[in-house]
Amino acid sequence: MPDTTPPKTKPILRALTGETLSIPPIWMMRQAGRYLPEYRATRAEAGDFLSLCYNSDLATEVTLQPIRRYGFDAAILFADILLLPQALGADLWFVTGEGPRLSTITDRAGLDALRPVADIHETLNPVYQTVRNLAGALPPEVALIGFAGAPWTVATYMIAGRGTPDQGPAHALKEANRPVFEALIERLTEATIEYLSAQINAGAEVVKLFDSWAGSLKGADFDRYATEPARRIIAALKDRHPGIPVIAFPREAGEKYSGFHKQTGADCVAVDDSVSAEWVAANVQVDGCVQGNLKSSHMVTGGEALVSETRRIVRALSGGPHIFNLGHGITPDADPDNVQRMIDAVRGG
Ligand code: 1CP
Repeated sequence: MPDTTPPKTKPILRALTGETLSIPPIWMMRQAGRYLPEYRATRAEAGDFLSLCYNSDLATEVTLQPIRRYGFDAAILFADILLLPQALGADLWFVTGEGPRLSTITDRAGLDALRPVADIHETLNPVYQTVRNLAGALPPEVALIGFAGAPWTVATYMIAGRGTPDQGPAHALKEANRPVFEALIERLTEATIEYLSAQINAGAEVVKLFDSWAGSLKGADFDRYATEPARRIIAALKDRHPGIPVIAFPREAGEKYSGFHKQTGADCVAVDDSVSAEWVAANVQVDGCVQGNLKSSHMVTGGEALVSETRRIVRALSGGPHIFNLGHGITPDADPDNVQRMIDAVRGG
């Protein structure tokens, strides 16, 4: 059969298919967020964070704000990794100034009370509508990224009922009741495949799997609960949607970043700022595209260090496919002008 897929011209899609570009494409984790006055205004209009996520028009608006202001190479769907547990039946709310709260899963009964995977779309339809809106609204050179949390990271919130510094409750359940823990990872793996697949059907051109707490899984646990679910999710997506690239972000994986492309089938491995760009070039980029890894604190402090660090990362990763990004999300205290300085340093050399 002749290849009828159109040539990939969006810079991010070119990097994701292994092309080394002279200027790396750039976007930023949490680019639609509280550091932007226009985001704060739209969030106030929505009333609260979850209402913003489920209001397709306003979620579309906040996704577009950083594209208008900065001209990033990608837009990331505005939503949250915790919408999936909510769609599976968990209670979810956000405490202002503190963060998310969920009903907890501590035993088999809690797991059995979850809704079937096939029912998630009922809750998540507004998210797919946001994706459809964005697919029709973005400038032609800007790629649309959909996302989900990886099973382990989402499980840590479902087990503890909140964010935890060391993911203690999730590790405790894993040790105390491995069958229930593994059944939860399994349920989340299946649900994540359906969720990301629906985002792709709605128009997402790339998907990213956020495993923010992968670094607290050690040894065989990392392989079982970070690598293996990512591998299964990516294989299922590749099967259903050939040609849609996947970015995996096993945050703080350290030396386990090395080999993660091959082990999971990810087209791109995103790295945090605890590994040096030089190490990443030698140990991760050898297997494919990488994304990262400027310290997000530079968006607060700015100055000459921001420019020199940005240039150092661009230089260190210039020998292979690279998407410039921060090592983690931009924080609410960041200065919007520093974001422009970073972009200028990436694009202007
Ligand atoms: O008040 C506000 O406006 C809430 C702040 C906020 C925002 C802007 C939250 C609450 N979520 C989001 C949006 C969000 N979350 C996006 C949108 C796209 C973008 O990047 O612009 C994405 C991709 C996420 C993903 C997400 N949510 C992750 C994975 C990435 C990461 O940062 O490690 C995680 C762990 C969450 C959970 C979450 N949601 C919100 C908060 C404050 C947290 C962290 C809670 C904690 O552990 O304490």
